[in-house]
Amino acid sequence: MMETDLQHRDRVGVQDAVLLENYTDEKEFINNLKKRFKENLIYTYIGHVLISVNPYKELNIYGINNIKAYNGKHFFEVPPHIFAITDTAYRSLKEESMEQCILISGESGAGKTEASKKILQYIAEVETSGDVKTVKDKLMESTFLLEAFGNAKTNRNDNSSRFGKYMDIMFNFEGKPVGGNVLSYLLEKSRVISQATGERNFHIFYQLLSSASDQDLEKLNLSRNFDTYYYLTDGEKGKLDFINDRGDFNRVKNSLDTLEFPESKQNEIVSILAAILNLGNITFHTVDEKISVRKPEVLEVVSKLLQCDKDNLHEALTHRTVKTIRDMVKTPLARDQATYARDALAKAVYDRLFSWLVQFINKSLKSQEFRKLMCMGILDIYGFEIFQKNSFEQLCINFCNEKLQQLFIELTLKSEQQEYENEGIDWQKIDYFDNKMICDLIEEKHKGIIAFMDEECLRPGDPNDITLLAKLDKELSSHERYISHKKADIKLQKTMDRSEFCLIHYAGTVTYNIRGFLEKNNDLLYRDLREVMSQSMNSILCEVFPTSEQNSKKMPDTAITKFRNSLNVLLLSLTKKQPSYVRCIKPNDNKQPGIFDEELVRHQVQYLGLMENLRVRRAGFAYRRLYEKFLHRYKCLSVKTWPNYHGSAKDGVQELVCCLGYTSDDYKMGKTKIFIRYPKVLFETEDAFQAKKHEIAAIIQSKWKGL
Ligand code: AOV
Ligand code: MG
Repeated sequence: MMETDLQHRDRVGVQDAVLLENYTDEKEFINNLKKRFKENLIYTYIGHVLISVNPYKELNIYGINNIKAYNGKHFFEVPPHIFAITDTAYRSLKEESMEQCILISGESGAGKTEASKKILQYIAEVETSGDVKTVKDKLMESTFLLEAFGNAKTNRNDNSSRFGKYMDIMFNFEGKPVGGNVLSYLLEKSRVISQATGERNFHIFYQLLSSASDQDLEKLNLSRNFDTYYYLTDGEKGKLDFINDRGDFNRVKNSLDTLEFPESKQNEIVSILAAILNLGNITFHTVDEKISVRKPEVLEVVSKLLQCDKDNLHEALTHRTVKTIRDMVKTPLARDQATYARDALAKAVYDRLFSWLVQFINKSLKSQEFRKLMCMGILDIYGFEIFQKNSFEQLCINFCNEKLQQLFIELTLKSEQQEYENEGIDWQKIDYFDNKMICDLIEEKHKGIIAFMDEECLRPGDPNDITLLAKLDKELSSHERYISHKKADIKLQKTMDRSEFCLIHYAGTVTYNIRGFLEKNNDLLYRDLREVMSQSMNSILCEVFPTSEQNSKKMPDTAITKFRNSLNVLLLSLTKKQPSYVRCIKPNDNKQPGIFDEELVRHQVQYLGLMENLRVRRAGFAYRRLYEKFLHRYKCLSVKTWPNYHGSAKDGVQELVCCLGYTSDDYKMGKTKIFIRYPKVLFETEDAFQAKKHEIAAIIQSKWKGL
């Protein structure tokens, strides 16, 4: 038996949550997502905001035919899709010359990076003329390359982004992609030297070891066995079936070629990677009260791979030169200090190599056009993280997510208000949860966590993590969103370690362990090591460790301050663009297809503020359309407007809705758009339109038959 429209709607839910009968009911909202998820319909709208639920399986919805199906279609006339969001943004850029940004958010593993790749794919396919092909290939390959170097398996996600990425795609006046630019944010470089249980180092190391030829490995002094390397043996050991390290390295090589990295640079990159792996195997021992490396042959290999002088490297790993007012004083390091220096070198080299890759990619993506370009930005950052053990990196990542959430709140609500204002329509304001409080707790001048952290980094005496925690506890204990370990039993009904503090983030309560905070924030690399690197014959190292850095008198900003500053610059630039939102939801914690854990989803729905989003959307008007568009679609429903209306589109719409029997409460006429309050009204109109369409088709058909 044929399914009726109603039955269909009942089975697959509604494609825009605005159409739900009982829109304030969270249960109904989640149930709608669940119904759709079970039918492999992972996308749902709240107005123009796209909700995407990670299917954890390949869906056949991203092929070229799907791209064609969305190309140039009106947003609400096709089922929700990431392609629809992209197409709308692209049209607006092309036709209205409005710069765009697509902001993707959601917790770790929710599908942000995959979404960003689909956006890029759409852009790459929609304009297919020959001359832009290289640009498109380069855009796609740069994404892949940065993933190899900047992503890793974590306990939340097998391909977790460990850096924040903002990519601008540049279009010329014809709407063709002609270039791009990538900004990267705070790579989690501590992963180079250690990983939590069950996690891995960055993909690229495993890819290299799995797929370089025996000959190349020998040249690089590498062994295929992951266990040989101290830097790879902390977390998940060995090969993982679901990660194709071998195939991926070939793809990395291909990406380097496409992006026009010269062969010599490619070799230098690989040398640096091999050097890092070997560097981790350098250990120190004390001989005659002096420390030195335990196995000189490993040092030899490392210096060869880094193309620097072996003795200088040894000296720099075991000594530290401090500049006093008068001269330079060199002191030997203790064993743990030397180990620290070794790790700091590995992190710095990898981090700077990553930044260099981004710079090179940008040179390669630079547009050759002289005329004005329009850009579309895609933001894909690391998602909110709550681990068993959370450190400095999680604080940075979660702070970044707080800021993005704040932007979402401001822009969605602000833009909604603005639209009513622009169109001259009265509306009632809606209260919403504002996370400014927690942003302030972290970043407020002189009073926020960042300020205290920086202060402690600079304080003379013996600042350390515990003195920092004592300071935070003292200054922030009264803050609603800060919980010191001393108050954990009262506020959280649990005990906390003495080295911990808790923050109540918008997405959940996170317990941070203070150990390592100061060191990571200081981000110190001894001058001696920087100097050795700047003298390297490896052109990349030489470039990323400039000698000017040694002579600079200015104290460099701390890691978190640099991060905050670059984040604020980014947010400011985003507010100048027209935003589109993709809100990603993770349906279960086990990376399983078909499982929809309602509790887990509810939590995300709550902290993403989706119910408020929906309420705001509904409190005003569920639908709005430009008069021209509305009239064009529905004009067949009134004899006064069919087949053509000769007055203004606004008057035509007025005639039409009178004829359709809209009451004055059902709609409002703005300056350029009609606003319809209840979805039911639009539904009825749409149903009438469908019926009419069939009727007209039947008439035409019978006429043909009659001929
Ligand atoms: P994330 O970017 O949001 O996490 P990803 O985009 O890496 O998450 O998605 C995690 C995994 O989920 C992917 O590797 C895919 O296996 C699967 N997945 C996500 N979206 C889709 C989709 N549309 N279709 C099929 N599979 C999908 V993090 O980077 O950890 O915050 O820092
Ligand atoms: Mg990601």
